[in-house]
Amino acid sequence: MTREPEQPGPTDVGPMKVAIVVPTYNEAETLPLLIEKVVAQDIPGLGFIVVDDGSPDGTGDIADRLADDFPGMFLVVHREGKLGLGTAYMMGLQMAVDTGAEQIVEMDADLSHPPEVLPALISKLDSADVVVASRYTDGGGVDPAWGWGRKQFSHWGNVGIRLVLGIKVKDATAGFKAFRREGLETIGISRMRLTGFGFQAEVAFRCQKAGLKVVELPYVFMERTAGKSKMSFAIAFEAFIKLTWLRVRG
Ligand SMILES: Nc1nc2c(ncn2[C@@H]2O[C@H](COP(=O)(O)OP(=O)(O)O)[C@@H](O)[C@H]2O)c(=O)[nH]1
Ligand SMILES: [Mg+2]
Repeated sequence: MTREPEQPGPTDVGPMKVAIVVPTYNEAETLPLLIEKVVAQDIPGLGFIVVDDGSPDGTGDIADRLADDFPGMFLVVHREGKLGLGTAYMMGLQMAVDTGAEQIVEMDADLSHPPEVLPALISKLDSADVVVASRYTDGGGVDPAWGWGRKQFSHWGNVGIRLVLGIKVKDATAGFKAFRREGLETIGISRMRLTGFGFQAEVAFRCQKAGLKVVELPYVFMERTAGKSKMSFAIAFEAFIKLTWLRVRG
Protein backbone atom coordinates (compact mmCIF):
# COMPACT_ATOMS: atom_id res chain seq x y z
CA MET A 1 0.00 0.00 0.00
CA THR A 2 1.39 3.44 -0.87
CA ARG A 3 1.54 5.98 1.89
CA GLU A 4 0.84 9.63 1.08
CA PRO A 5 3.89 11.82 1.76
CA GLU A 6 2.09 13.75 4.49
CA GLN A 7 1.14 10.57 6.34
CA PRO A 8 2.89 9.83 9.61
CA GLY A 9 5.72 7.34 9.73
CA PRO A 10 7.15 5.11 12.43
CA THR A 11 9.69 7.78 13.44
CA ASP A 12 6.94 10.26 14.40
CA VAL A 13 6.23 8.54 17.71
CA GLY A 14 8.26 7.46 20.70
CA PRO A 15 9.00 3.78 21.12
CA MET A 16 5.68 1.96 21.35
CA LYS A 17 5.89 -1.28 23.29
CA VAL A 18 2.18 -1.96 22.97
CA ALA A 19 0.45 -0.62 19.85
CA ILE A 20 -3.34 -0.47 19.76
CA VAL A 21 -4.58 -0.37 16.16
CA VAL A 22 -8.02 1.20 15.73
CA PRO A 23 -9.79 1.60 12.36
CA THR A 24 -12.40 4.35 12.36
CA TYR A 25 -15.26 5.41 10.16
CA ASN A 26 -17.74 7.80 11.76
CA GLU A 27 -16.87 7.09 15.38
CA ALA A 28 -16.74 10.70 16.64
CA GLU A 29 -18.72 9.91 19.77
CA THR A 30 -16.92 6.79 20.88
CA LEU A 31 -13.27 7.29 19.89
CA PRO A 32 -12.44 9.76 22.73
CA LEU A 33 -14.16 7.47 25.25
CA LEU A 34 -12.26 4.47 23.96
CA ILE A 35 -8.91 6.25 24.22
CA GLU A 36 -9.71 7.49 27.74
CA LYS A 37 -10.66 3.97 28.86
CA VAL A 38 -7.62 2.35 27.28
CA VAL A 39 -5.25 4.91 28.83
CA ALA A 40 -6.90 4.24 32.22
CA GLN A 41 -5.64 0.64 32.01
CA ASP A 42 -2.10 1.93 32.76
CA ILE A 43 -0.38 -0.21 30.14
CA PRO A 44 3.37 0.56 30.04
CA GLY A 45 4.70 1.71 26.64
CA LEU A 46 1.19 2.25 25.23
CA GLY A 47 0.61 3.85 21.83
CA PHE A 48 -2.23 4.12 19.31
CA ILE A 49 -2.43 3.81 15.56
CA VAL A 50 -5.72 5.20 14.26
CA VAL A 51 -6.62 4.65 10.61
CA ASP A 52 -9.48 6.94 9.60
CA ASP A 53 -11.11 6.88 6.19
CA GLY A 54 -12.08 10.53 5.86
CA SER A 55 -15.05 10.10 8.21
CA PRO A 56 -17.70 12.70 7.33
CA ASP A 57 -18.47 13.15 11.04
CA GLY A 58 -14.97 14.50 11.76
CA THR A 59 -13.51 11.47 13.53
CA GLY A 60 -10.18 12.17 11.80
CA ASP A 61 -9.94 15.66 13.37
CA ILE A 62 -10.85 14.21 16.75
CA ALA A 63 -8.04 11.68 16.38
CA ASP A 64 -5.61 14.54 15.59
CA ARG A 65 -6.78 16.38 18.72
CA LEU A 66 -6.26 13.25 20.81
CA ALA A 67 -2.77 12.98 19.34
CA ASP A 68 -2.08 16.54 20.61
CA ASP A 69 -3.49 15.65 24.04
CA PHE A 70 -1.25 12.57 24.30
CA PRO A 71 2.03 13.64 22.68
CA GLY A 72 4.20 10.94 21.20
CA MET A 73 1.53 8.29 21.68
CA PHE A 74 -0.37 8.51 18.39
CA LEU A 75 0.05 7.77 14.73
CA VAL A 76 -3.03 8.97 12.88
CA VAL A 77 -3.47 7.89 9.28
CA HIS A 78 -5.94 9.84 7.14
CA ARG A 79 -7.07 7.97 4.07
CA GLU A 80 -9.09 9.77 1.44
CA GLY A 81 -12.29 7.78 1.49
CA LYS A 82 -13.91 4.64 2.82
CA LEU A 83 -11.45 1.99 1.68
CA GLY A 84 -12.77 -0.78 3.92
CA LEU A 85 -12.10 -2.32 7.29
CA GLY A 86 -9.65 -4.96 6.08
CA THR A 87 -7.26 -2.56 4.35
CA ALA A 88 -7.48 -0.20 7.34
CA TYR A 89 -6.44 -3.01 9.68
CA MET A 90 -3.73 -4.14 7.28
CA MET A 91 -2.23 -0.69 7.07
CA GLY A 92 -2.41 -0.07 10.84
CA LEU A 93 -1.01 -3.47 11.76
CA GLN A 94 1.85 -3.11 9.25
CA MET A 95 2.69 0.30 10.70
CA ALA A 96 2.69 -1.23 14.18
CA VAL A 97 5.15 -3.87 12.97
CA ASP A 98 7.30 -1.14 11.37
CA THR A 99 7.42 0.89 14.62
CA GLY A 100 8.88 -2.20 16.29
CA ALA A 101 6.08 -2.55 18.86
CA GLU A 102 6.43 -5.83 20.76
CA GLN A 103 2.74 -6.41 21.33
CA ILE A 104 0.13 -5.34 18.82
CA VAL A 105 -3.60 -5.23 19.50
CA GLU A 106 -6.44 -4.67 17.07
CA MET A 107 -9.73 -3.38 18.41
CA ASP A 108 -12.80 -1.54 17.14
CA ALA A 109 -13.55 2.05 18.04
CA ASP A 110 -17.19 1.54 19.01
CA LEU A 111 -16.56 0.16 22.55
CA SER A 112 -17.88 -3.26 21.58
CA HIS A 113 -14.45 -4.51 22.66
CA PRO A 114 -14.14 -3.62 26.37
CA PRO A 115 -10.79 -1.93 27.17
CA GLU A 116 -10.85 -3.57 30.63
CA VAL A 117 -9.93 -6.85 28.90
CA LEU A 118 -6.65 -5.41 27.52
CA PRO A 119 -4.27 -6.10 30.45
CA ALA A 120 -5.21 -9.80 30.51
CA LEU A 121 -5.14 -10.02 26.70
CA ILE A 122 -1.64 -8.54 26.57
CA SER A 123 -0.21 -10.53 29.46
CA LYS A 124 -1.38 -13.79 27.87
CA LEU A 125 1.00 -13.01 25.01
CA ASP A 126 3.82 -14.09 27.34
CA SER A 127 2.90 -17.66 26.48
CA ALA A 128 1.27 -17.35 23.04
CA ASP A 129 1.83 -15.74 19.65
CA VAL A 130 -1.78 -14.63 19.29
CA VAL A 131 -4.51 -14.07 21.90
CA VAL A 132 -8.06 -13.90 20.60
CA ALA A 133 -10.63 -12.14 22.75
CA SER A 134 -13.41 -14.63 22.23
CA ARG A 135 -17.19 -14.51 22.37
CA TYR A 136 -17.52 -18.22 21.77
CA THR A 137 -15.20 -19.82 24.29
CA ASP A 138 -16.39 -20.77 27.82
CA GLY A 139 -17.19 -17.61 29.75
CA GLY A 140 -17.55 -15.46 26.64
CA GLY A 141 -20.75 -14.13 25.14
CA VAL A 142 -22.61 -11.42 23.32
CA ASP A 143 -24.62 -8.48 24.60
CA PRO A 144 -27.73 -9.84 26.37
CA ALA A 145 -29.68 -7.12 24.58
CA TRP A 146 -29.11 -8.82 21.20
CA GLY A 147 -32.29 -10.27 19.72
CA TRP A 148 -32.66 -13.94 18.73
CA GLY A 149 -32.10 -13.29 15.02
CA ARG A 150 -28.90 -11.34 15.56
CA LYS A 151 -27.53 -14.05 17.87
CA GLN A 152 -28.33 -16.78 15.33
CA PHE A 153 -26.75 -14.83 12.47
CA SER A 154 -23.53 -14.30 14.43
CA HIS A 155 -23.41 -17.85 15.82
CA TRP A 156 -24.08 -19.68 12.55
CA GLY A 157 -21.93 -17.31 10.54
CA ASN A 158 -19.06 -18.16 12.85
CA VAL A 159 -19.78 -21.91 12.72
CA GLY A 160 -19.97 -21.78 8.91
CA ILE A 161 -16.69 -19.90 8.56
CA ARG A 162 -14.92 -22.29 10.97
CA LEU A 163 -16.13 -25.25 8.95
CA VAL A 164 -15.22 -23.76 5.59
CA LEU A 165 -11.70 -22.80 6.68
CA GLY A 166 -11.12 -25.61 9.19
CA ILE A 167 -10.37 -23.02 11.88
CA LYS A 168 -9.87 -24.42 15.39
CA VAL A 169 -10.19 -21.13 17.24
CA LYS A 170 -13.80 -20.83 18.45
CA ASP A 171 -14.29 -17.17 17.52
CA ALA A 172 -13.20 -17.14 13.89
CA THR A 173 -14.45 -13.66 13.04
CA ALA A 174 -13.08 -11.96 16.16
CA GLY A 175 -11.83 -8.43 15.61
CA PHE A 176 -10.31 -8.07 19.07
CA LYS A 177 -6.92 -9.78 19.07
CA ALA A 178 -3.40 -9.34 20.38
CA PHE A 179 -0.31 -10.45 18.48
CA ARG A 180 3.37 -10.70 19.23
CA ARG A 181 5.08 -8.68 16.52
CA GLU A 182 6.93 -11.78 15.32
CA GLY A 183 3.58 -13.52 14.77
CA LEU A 184 2.40 -10.77 12.42
CA GLU A 185 5.77 -10.84 10.67
CA THR A 186 5.39 -14.58 10.16
CA ILE A 187 1.98 -14.37 8.49
CA GLY A 188 2.89 -11.19 6.54
CA ILE A 189 -0.10 -9.03 7.34
CA SER A 190 0.04 -6.98 4.14
CA ARG A 191 -0.35 -10.16 2.09
CA MET A 192 -3.96 -10.81 3.21
CA ARG A 193 -6.29 -11.19 0.25
CA LEU A 194 -9.69 -10.64 1.87
CA THR A 195 -9.87 -6.96 2.54
CA GLY A 196 -13.52 -6.75 3.62
CA PHE A 197 -15.39 -8.48 6.42
CA GLY A 198 -13.55 -11.75 5.72
CA PHE A 199 -10.24 -10.21 6.79
CA GLN A 200 -10.40 -11.45 10.38
CA ALA A 201 -11.16 -15.01 9.33
CA GLU A 202 -8.28 -14.97 6.85
CA VAL A 203 -5.95 -13.79 9.63
CA ALA A 204 -7.18 -16.64 11.87
CA PHE A 205 -6.69 -19.10 9.00
CA ARG A 206 -3.15 -17.91 8.24
CA CYS A 207 -2.12 -17.91 11.91
CA GLN A 208 -3.22 -21.53 12.19
CA LYS A 209 -1.55 -22.50 8.91
CA ALA A 210 1.72 -20.90 10.00
CA GLY A 211 1.64 -22.98 13.21
CA LEU A 212 1.41 -20.00 15.55
CA LYS A 213 0.26 -20.63 19.11
CA VAL A 214 -3.23 -19.12 19.33
CA VAL A 215 -5.16 -19.00 22.60
CA GLU A 216 -8.55 -17.53 23.49
CA LEU A 217 -9.62 -15.27 26.33
CA PRO A 218 -13.36 -15.02 26.98
CA TYR A 219 -15.12 -11.66 26.94
CA VAL A 220 -18.62 -10.33 26.40
CA PHE A 221 -19.10 -8.35 23.18
CA MET A 222 -21.15 -5.23 23.89
CA GLU A 223 -23.43 -3.63 21.33
CA ARG A 224 -22.35 -0.18 20.25
CA THR A 225 -24.34 2.56 21.99
CA ALA A 226 -23.55 5.30 19.46
CA GLY A 227 -22.94 5.51 15.74
CA LYS A 228 -23.92 2.86 13.20
CA SER A 229 -22.59 -0.56 12.27
CA LYS A 230 -21.11 -0.82 8.77
CA MET A 231 -21.98 -4.54 8.59
CA SER A 232 -24.71 -5.96 6.39
CA PHE A 233 -25.95 -9.35 5.22
CA ALA A 234 -24.56 -8.64 1.74
CA ILE A 235 -21.07 -7.95 3.14
CA ALA A 236 -21.17 -11.15 5.23
CA PHE A 237 -22.38 -13.23 2.28
CA GLU A 238 -19.66 -11.89 0.00
CA ALA A 239 -17.06 -12.73 2.66
CA PHE A 240 -18.38 -16.28 2.95
CA ILE A 241 -17.99 -16.88 -0.78
CA LYS A 242 -14.48 -15.44 -0.79
CA LEU A 243 -13.49 -17.51 2.26
CA THR A 244 -14.65 -20.68 0.51
CA TRP A 245 -12.42 -19.71 -2.40
CA LEU A 246 -9.55 -19.07 0.03
CA ARG A 247 -9.87 -22.61 1.42
CA VAL A 248 -9.84 -24.10 -2.06
CA ARG A 249 -6.87 -22.04 -3.26
CA GLY A 250 -4.99 -22.07 0.09
N1 LIG B 1 -10.94 3.01 8.46
C1 LIG B 1 -12.08 2.31 8.34
N2 LIG B 1 -12.69 1.84 9.45
C2 LIG B 1 -13.85 1.15 9.29
C3 LIG B 1 -14.44 0.89 8.02
N3 LIG B 1 -15.59 0.18 8.22
C4 LIG B 1 -15.70 0.00 9.55
N4 LIG B 1 -14.67 0.58 10.21
C5 LIG B 1 -14.37 0.59 11.65
O1 LIG B 1 -14.16 -0.77 12.02
C6 LIG B 1 -14.70 -1.04 13.30
C7 LIG B 1 -15.78 -2.13 13.19
O2 LIG B 1 -16.84 -1.67 12.38
P1 LIG B 1 -18.38 -1.88 12.78
O3 LIG B 1 -19.19 -1.11 11.81
O4 LIG B 1 -18.56 -1.58 14.23
O5 LIG B 1 -18.57 -3.42 12.50
P2 LIG B 1 -19.46 -4.46 13.35
O6 LIG B 1 -18.95 -4.39 14.76
O7 LIG B 1 -19.18 -5.77 12.68
O8 LIG B 1 -20.86 -3.99 13.24
C8 LIG B 1 -15.20 0.29 13.83
O9 LIG B 1 -14.18 0.89 14.59
C9 LIG B 1 -15.48 1.07 12.53
O10 LIG B 1 -15.42 2.46 12.72
C10 LIG B 1 -13.76 1.42 6.86
O11 LIG B 1 -14.18 1.28 5.71
N5 LIG B 1 -12.61 2.11 7.08
MG1 LIG C 1 -18.97 -2.75 15.87
